[in-house]
Amino acid sequence: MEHEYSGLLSQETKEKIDNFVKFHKQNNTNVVLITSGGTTVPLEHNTVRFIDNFSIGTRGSASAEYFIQKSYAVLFVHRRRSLRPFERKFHNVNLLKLINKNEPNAPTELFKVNQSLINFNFDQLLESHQDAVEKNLILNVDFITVFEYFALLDYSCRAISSLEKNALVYLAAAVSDFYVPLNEMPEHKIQSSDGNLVLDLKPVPKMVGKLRSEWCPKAYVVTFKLETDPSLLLTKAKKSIEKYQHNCVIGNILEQRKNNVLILESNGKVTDIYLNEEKHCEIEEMIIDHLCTEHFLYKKNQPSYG
Ligand code: PAZ
Repeated sequence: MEHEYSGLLSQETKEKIDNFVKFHKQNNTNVVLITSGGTTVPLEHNTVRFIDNFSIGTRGSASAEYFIQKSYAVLFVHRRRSLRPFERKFHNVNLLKLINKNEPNAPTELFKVNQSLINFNFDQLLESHQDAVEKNLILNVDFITVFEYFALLDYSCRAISSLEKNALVYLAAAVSDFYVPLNEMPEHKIQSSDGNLVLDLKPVPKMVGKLRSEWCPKAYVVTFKLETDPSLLLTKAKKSIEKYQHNCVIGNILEQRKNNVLILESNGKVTDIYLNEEKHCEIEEMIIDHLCTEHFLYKKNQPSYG
């Protein structure tokens, strides 16, 4: 049965997803569905105001690049205008400032600016991007609202289910926890002349259960758990894996998310991944290394996966 939000997806998007999956099914490629960036919660059908969150898609876009390095094809379901693989390092470049300086070597300076921010080889980046495009290893599709996110998640999961254990789902998006259901939303702009605005937000329905049991039951499924109170992290991660019976939860604390995560697997194993001065890489590289090994074992039907 189709999801109640499936009407929000265009035929063009559905076809792109279907063709991408079909191509990789024929080639027996591992495919990872990555969700990335934050969903919005509109307050009106004709939306003037909406609720947003902090996520800009660093985790998802960086992870996509490392999955591609491991020869996975990436279906990148992301918030429109959030960070995207291969482009993410140029997001904050102030091009105008460089051009206004009348700088004859603007492009060179541009790359220097970034190289000082993050250590990377520009030629290598271009080459990796070109290679990924030539091999059809990346498909970008975007959402803005939590409803569009649901529709894309549902459709994409059902599409990759045909790949069975070659499919990996990596849910890094920061999905709204509270929303105004479509049937409770006013059609037009809320009027400030009406006085105080009191919002009655409902909990967003959780999708992981359906994803696991109906949409793509054979895929290796990784969810993220974000907390601000470190004492809650492991307990909540354990509860989530007990409830949904998926393969892995990655726990992160808001402030430390770029240098420390806890990976909890369904067999109870906990791996603490952290960066220190000796490790000259991004944390996503270590996460993806770990997950690709686990996915490989899962595909081989190692006993711990039943
Ligand atoms: O997008 P970003 O890199 O700024 O943040 C990543 C993150 C913290 C949103 C992600 O690692 C995460 O935990 N996602 C799930 C959030 C949740 O519990 O809904």
